[in-house]
Amino acid sequence: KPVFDWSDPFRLDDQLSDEERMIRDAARDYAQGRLAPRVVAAWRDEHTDAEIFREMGALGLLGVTIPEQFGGAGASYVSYGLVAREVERVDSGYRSMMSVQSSLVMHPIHAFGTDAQREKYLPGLAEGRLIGCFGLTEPDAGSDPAGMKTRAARAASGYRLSGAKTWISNSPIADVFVVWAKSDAHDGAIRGFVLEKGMAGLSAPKIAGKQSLRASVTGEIVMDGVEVGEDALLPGAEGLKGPFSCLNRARYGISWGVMGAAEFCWTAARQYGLDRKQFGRPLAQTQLYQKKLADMQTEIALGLQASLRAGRMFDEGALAPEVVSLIKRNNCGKALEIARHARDMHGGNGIHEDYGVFRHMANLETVNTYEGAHDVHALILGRAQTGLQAFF
Ligand code: TGC
Ligand code: FAD
Repeated sequence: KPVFDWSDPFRLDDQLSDEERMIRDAARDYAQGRLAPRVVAAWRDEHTDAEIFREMGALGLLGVTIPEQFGGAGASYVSYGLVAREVERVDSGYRSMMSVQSSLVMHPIHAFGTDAQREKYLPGLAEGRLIGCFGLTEPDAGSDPAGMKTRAARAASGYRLSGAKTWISNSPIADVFVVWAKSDAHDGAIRGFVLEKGMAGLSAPKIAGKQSLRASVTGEIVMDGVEVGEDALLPGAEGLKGPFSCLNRARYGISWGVMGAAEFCWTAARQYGLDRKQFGRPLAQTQLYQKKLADMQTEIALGLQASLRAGRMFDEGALAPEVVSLIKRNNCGKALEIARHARDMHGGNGIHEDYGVFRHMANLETVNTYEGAHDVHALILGRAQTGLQAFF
């Protein structure tokens, strides 16, 4: 009879191209060889090593889907997802650094920017010489970004931006800030602007004390009358569909990434159950323990297949945003549940940093919330199938 591979029931590996496998293996080698050895101290000390951007850039892991002409790898969305899975197998914060740079900074500059903006920013962002951030969320506008207060007023030679963004990944160490504001010059429409570190009136204080995603720095973006020229405007995006089309890409990547974190937790729980004996036998020889392992295996296998299918649809230009909501919501929720079970299955050891499962669990609380909270994606899917708007 056909052989069952417990770690890859649907033979995901067989469904990848040679190039996809090569990119996946490069990301895995880097993540396990360079990221895994430093994550425990980084998370404990709430330290973000900016050098990681340059390391990822050197390996072509930033802007995987961006054309080679601009420094990207020109590879498939499936490849991008595979990179996210390998990086997040180590830590969601490291995947966050990679996906903000790729989907939320390089993508809008490539898709909505001028040739001059592409040439100015993309090669440096691809190399990790420049670090980017994406400012949409505000203190009073999280799930409802349409309620943003940040304004771009007309100034003599361009625009004057005023407002504050909060909970922004990478902002305290960023060189390039993609920010979204309501523009007086465009009848109040939401427009994207590219700001640079050092501009007068621009600051990005760090938010300290996070109990989650501690290896990835998060901050505010404060714009106190930042004056920019016309060349800072991203001309190709108007309205919320601009930032949302960036989010489609990042949310898709997250659906793969969280499966990597879940795989870490599942395989750690399996090994722990094989090694640890109570009542004279391995924990893994009990029915409850095996049921939990079976649930983890099932959800991960199904979640990865769904992400792979979505990736193929993305590469064919056929991926509807609602499908992204479905996989982002499902895979984040399932990964968080798996991490919580894995923590429990490790007993007391499960709370110690040496085992990693608590860190993943704490990280996944953020990932379940950012890029559209779990329940917000339920409302997107509910609206799509009933035609009824339940947000307000
Ligand atoms: P709604 O009326 O639904 O849409 C407004 C316009 O946008 C279009 N649109 C989309 N376009 C492309 N992709 C999508 N996914 C789109 N969703 C909507 C839509 O067609 C419409 O276009 P038009 O031409 O008619 O104007 O807008 P709404 O205000 O009712 O939206 C409601 C809701 C809940 C869907 C939306 O606001 C939402 O998704 N909220 C969640 C906010 C969110 O995800 N924030 C993320 C911030 S960034 C972040 O978290 C980064 S973390 C990164 C990391 O560290 O990894
Ligand atoms: P709220 O919108 O206040 O939601 C709180 C709760 O209410 C949630 O459970 C939500 O599901 C629920 N809720 C909201 N509306 C409804 C409704 N209509 N019906 C039912 N329930 C509802 N943002 C960026 O722009 N860029 C970034 O780089 C970025 N990085 C982040 C990094 C971290 C570590 C974190 C924690 C957040 C980051 N965010 C970023 C912000 C993130 O996108 C928001 O936190 C998220 O969109 C939720 O917004 P909120 O925190 O204001 O919560």
